[in-house]
Amino acid sequence: PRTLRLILGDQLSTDIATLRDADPRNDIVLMAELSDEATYVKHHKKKIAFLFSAMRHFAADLEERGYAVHYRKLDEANGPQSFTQALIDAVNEFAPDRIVVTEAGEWRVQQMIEGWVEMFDCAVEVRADDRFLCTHEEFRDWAEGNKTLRMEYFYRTMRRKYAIMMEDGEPAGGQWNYDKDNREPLDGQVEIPDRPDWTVDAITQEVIDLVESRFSDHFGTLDNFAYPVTRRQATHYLNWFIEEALPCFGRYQDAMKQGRPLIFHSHLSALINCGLLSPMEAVEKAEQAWRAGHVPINAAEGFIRQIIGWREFIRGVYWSQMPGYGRSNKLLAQRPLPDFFWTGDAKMNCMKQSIAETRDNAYAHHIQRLMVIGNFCLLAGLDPKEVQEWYLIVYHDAYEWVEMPNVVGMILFADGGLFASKPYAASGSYINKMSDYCVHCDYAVKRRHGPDACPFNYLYWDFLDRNRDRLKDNPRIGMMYKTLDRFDDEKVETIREDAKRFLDAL
Ligand code: FAD
Ligand code: DLZ
Ligand code: SF4
Repeated sequence: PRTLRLILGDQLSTDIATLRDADPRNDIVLMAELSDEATYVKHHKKKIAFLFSAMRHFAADLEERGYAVHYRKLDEANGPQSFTQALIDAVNEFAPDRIVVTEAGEWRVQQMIEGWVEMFDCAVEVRADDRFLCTHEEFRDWAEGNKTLRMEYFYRTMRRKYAIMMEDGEPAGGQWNYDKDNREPLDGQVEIPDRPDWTVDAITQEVIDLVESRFSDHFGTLDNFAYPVTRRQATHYLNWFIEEALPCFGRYQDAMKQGRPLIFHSHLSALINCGLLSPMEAVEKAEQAWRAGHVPINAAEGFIRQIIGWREFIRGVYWSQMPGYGRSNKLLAQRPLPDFFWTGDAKMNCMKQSIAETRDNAYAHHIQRLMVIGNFCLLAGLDPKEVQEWYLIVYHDAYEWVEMPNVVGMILFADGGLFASKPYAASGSYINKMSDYCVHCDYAVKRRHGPDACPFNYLYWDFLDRNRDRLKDNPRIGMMYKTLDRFDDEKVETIREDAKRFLDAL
């Protein structure tokens, strides 16, 4: 009997469930570069190049291990456009007795997979994706047992479940969370390490040329492609991070600096999300580095929390809320996305820098995504659908399961606070404290009103004013309403006028 084993673009792990009982002499592994997948939203050029290159290298790796890989390239004649077509072609060619696939990361693709069970005469077996550390059932049980969904409590159950940084049943060091040590701006003294360099090999170059010719109208640049595309490079990158950047990761996790997109961030999300690295190996290495005395506890704990806490929690939220979650719009926001999200041509320097880096690198770090661009989207009342699509397009690590809750729940509060206790709204002073953007900006961060004032300053109050009915009962922002209520009518009127002038001009 022959089995056809389909590997999706974000399943590039040799221990993926799909391959577990494979018979390399008999079975066929199917992988496909698909125009439907590359264009259902017009992904950033670098994101497509990264994924196609990683897929081609992974296929070569499987072949070296003895598997027969049927790999469909995007530019071959009569190539399939969709997963379904790729499967139909392969079933016609190889007449398998069974199709095996691991569940998809995205709802949209999982719907297709469920359709295949009826569509094909042979058996279709869909396996759970056990690269994630929390199953759908576990998350559902946890969520049902908790009145509110809070990442912090979920995280503790994960720490216990996997005995990560635990000592005698207690969190190492006596606390679960060391974030109070993690909010420092860069002080100018600290040296940011340079990243390892990669030479672009022939496979990557071929893919870059393909993307340039086929997807020239997509957002982003392909210049200076410098990201791991193989398992070996990814492992090297992870080890480099643990050695060189993790020691300062916690302390400067929220800091931003013009011209330094990575600072001490791991830059591992795309490698973990596509499967070249497993979340657990990153976590284990971070814990070992802390146990060996190489990194402080706040760095190791902070990094581990992002992965076993936030990453798993976000995935749980996605699958427990789909379908429908993407349509949430509790704040009734409907302003279209301004053009400068695509051109980077913004007068607000923090936005200009964060968007330019996104265009060049298909990457921006968490605080840029959350507190600069995200904050703008929230305060300007941008349409959640348009914001979701932008985030899904522009980041090399973006898949709907992780992008959507971060956008809908975390930055836009469009789900009304399903898991965020309050909207992450901030005025210019936060950005000024955490970055050097404001000193290079045409707006004055200290000014509150008028055309030269930092727009975040009046947009912040205008946002609260506009959403009073929807937010006033939230205990965590009640304080801010008390402040707003002390403003005299003239001041409130000025805020409204400033905001209107700015928003109308977008
Ligand atoms: P580090 O700062 O080094 O963090 C370590 C790891 O923790 C990351 O690699 C990632 O795997 C995980 N992580 C941290 N925060 C989160 C989070 N909030 N959700 C899920 N995982 C997290 N992350 C994505 O992987 N894909 C996305 O599409 C994505 N969209 C986002 C959209 C918005 C609006 C926001 C606010 C955040 C988004 N994130 C997304 C989360 C986070 O910003 C990125 O994971 C992170 O910036 C990736 O860079 P890094 O690997 O250097 O992360
Ligand atoms: C994101 C993406 C892109 C751009 N291209 C492909 C592709 O050609 N072939 C493929 O198998 N997967 C691709 N992906 C990932 C999928 O769109 C999808 O996000 C994941 O399979 C998760 O369900
Ligand atoms: Fe951004 Fe305002 Fe600072 Fe300019 S002044 S960089 S708009 S926070």
